[in-house]
Amino acid sequence: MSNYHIKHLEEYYQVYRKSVRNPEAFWEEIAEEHFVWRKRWNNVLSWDFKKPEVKWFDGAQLNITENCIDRHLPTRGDKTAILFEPNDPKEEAEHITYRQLHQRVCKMANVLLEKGIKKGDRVCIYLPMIPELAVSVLACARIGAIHSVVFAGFSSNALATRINDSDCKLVITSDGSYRGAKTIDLKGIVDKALEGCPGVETVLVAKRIHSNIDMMPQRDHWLQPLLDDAYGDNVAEIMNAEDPLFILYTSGSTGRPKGMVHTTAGYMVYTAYTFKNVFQYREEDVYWCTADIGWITGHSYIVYGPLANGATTVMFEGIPSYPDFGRFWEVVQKHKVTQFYTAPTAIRALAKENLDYVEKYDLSSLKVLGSVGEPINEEAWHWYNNNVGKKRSPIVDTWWQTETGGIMISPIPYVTPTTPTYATLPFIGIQPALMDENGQEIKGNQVDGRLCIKFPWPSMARTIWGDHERYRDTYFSAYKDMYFTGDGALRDAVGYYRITGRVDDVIIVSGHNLGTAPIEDSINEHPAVAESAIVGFPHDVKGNALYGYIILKETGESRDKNNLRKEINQQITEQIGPIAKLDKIQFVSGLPKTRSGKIMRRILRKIASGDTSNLGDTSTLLNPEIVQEIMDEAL
Ligand code: 7RM
Repeated sequence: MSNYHIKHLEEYYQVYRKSVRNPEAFWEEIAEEHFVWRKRWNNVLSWDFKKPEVKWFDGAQLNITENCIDRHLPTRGDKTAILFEPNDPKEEAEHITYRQLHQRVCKMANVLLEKGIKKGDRVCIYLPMIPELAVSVLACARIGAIHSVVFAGFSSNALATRINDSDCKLVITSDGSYRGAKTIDLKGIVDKALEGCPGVETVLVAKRIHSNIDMMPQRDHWLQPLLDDAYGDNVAEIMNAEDPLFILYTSGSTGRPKGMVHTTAGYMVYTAYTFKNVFQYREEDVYWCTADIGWITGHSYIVYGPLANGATTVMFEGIPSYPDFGRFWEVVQKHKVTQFYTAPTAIRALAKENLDYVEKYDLSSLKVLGSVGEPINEEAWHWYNNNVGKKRSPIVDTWWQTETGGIMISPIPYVTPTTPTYATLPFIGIQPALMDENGQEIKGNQVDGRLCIKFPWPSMARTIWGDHERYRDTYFSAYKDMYFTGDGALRDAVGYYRITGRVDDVIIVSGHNLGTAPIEDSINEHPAVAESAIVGFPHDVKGNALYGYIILKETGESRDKNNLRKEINQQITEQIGPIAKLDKIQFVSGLPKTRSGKIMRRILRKIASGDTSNLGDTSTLLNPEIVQEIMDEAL
């Protein structure tokens, strides 16, 4: 039996039991046998969920890039590490071998050092899905700088907030990006953001679309000439196990985005181990995750997890609909992709199109299909299973979060029998619990509750950058000695978990977490707006879409409503990004509020979803009469 690679259901249960009975011994063995360390740990785990403080492999020293790159050079130097598939199918794909990746990362690391970046400094990466993005991430890790990747779909405002929150000194970006038939002026967005970011000293600019952009003297530098001049080798910085590896921002239900901090050793061990098992990865495989590296899925399962296993990982710059809706399947055929990992929103969008787009291509290379980001509904599951997997490739519905760093609940393909809409069983080492509203654990099967995790796992986030108290309040205060996920779940008769969705004010739109508060803040800044409330409602492609109830100021009442709708969405686009735009905007004269002044979103959610048969208890409302008015005018 190999604890590292699980091949049968019985083995899963055995290894799971072992990992729960003696987590220290279990993870110590995994860490010892499958990674390279500069110094061994003194202590596998110490933890206290009250503080909260969690340390894995404390005392150990390592560099994650030696595990992801250097150690593969003797055996896999000529193997493709990153397979770059450009936006334009006519542009040739690029095969970057482990040896080439090593050189590119070393050069980039030396450029960063030369620009004065030291261990512990924060570097913001705002790049499209081009090789420089993965190389920049790894170069930061090489020198011990903390990377903060900001998804290149975020607006200048959102970018500035993130740069300032973690005091980034340097930004890596590009002259622009391709998105299907469009180009986006990334450098212009960066320039605008940096007007409000006094701490940024240097901007490195990769050339991608060859557009004519402004370069600010002293601050801005073209990247390529610096790389050309840089030395092609670099001695990796030796990091402590608990040194921060990266910050990645995620929306909260209130307030500013949270800079989740992930540390080095535990994150490496857990992402590598989950990658190996959840995708049943084998040496000759070509693995493709369609996420953007700007999200946690890209960090853990495009970059770190696959590379730690010496895998070939596809990096796709484009979108599923360009040049047509067959693009994903064309790429699968072309590169003989073996594992394909995407989001339900993409599956639903493709399922609406003609089946010819799928049937045209040879998908026989596929062995495993993955899903992540939101619950996968039954229809989408079957479409994926029938038309992409041809009922031969198991679907792994993987539940996890930015905060968890790695996959937490998921089938293991060819091991765990799957059931549509169920993420099935906890991964090795993960101890979930369902809790009731009084803080009691709900034991037994066929129950539902709030999903918590009882015991630390190696890749959990250690804090929120600059705000440990918020970390404790958000995740460790709802239930005693538990990590609270913010999700609801049910456990069926055989112990399978089904994630039912958020129980807080986070709305998942096309797999992206959006907090209601920042969107409402942005709307409320519009001069005609008095107050607003955002809720999600079911959408057949996005999963959820946003519905805004907006109270206008007197000055706004006389304005053209469609123009106002446009302006409000424009404002959201500028301040947060186009993903946060509202699908529906209803102007209302009031919002249903409790006596303590809280907006009763439950009611607004029901109205938005067209389900007004039972609005539940409205007796605690201050203004119950408003409900009928809102219902009468609902969109
Ligand atoms: C990996 C990622 C986290 C939230 C999470 C859930 C939802 C993610 C699934 C899912 C049902 C899934 N990180 N979620 N995966 N819900 N089934 N397989 O998405 O931080 O961006 O989002 O996403 O609500 O709490 S994330």
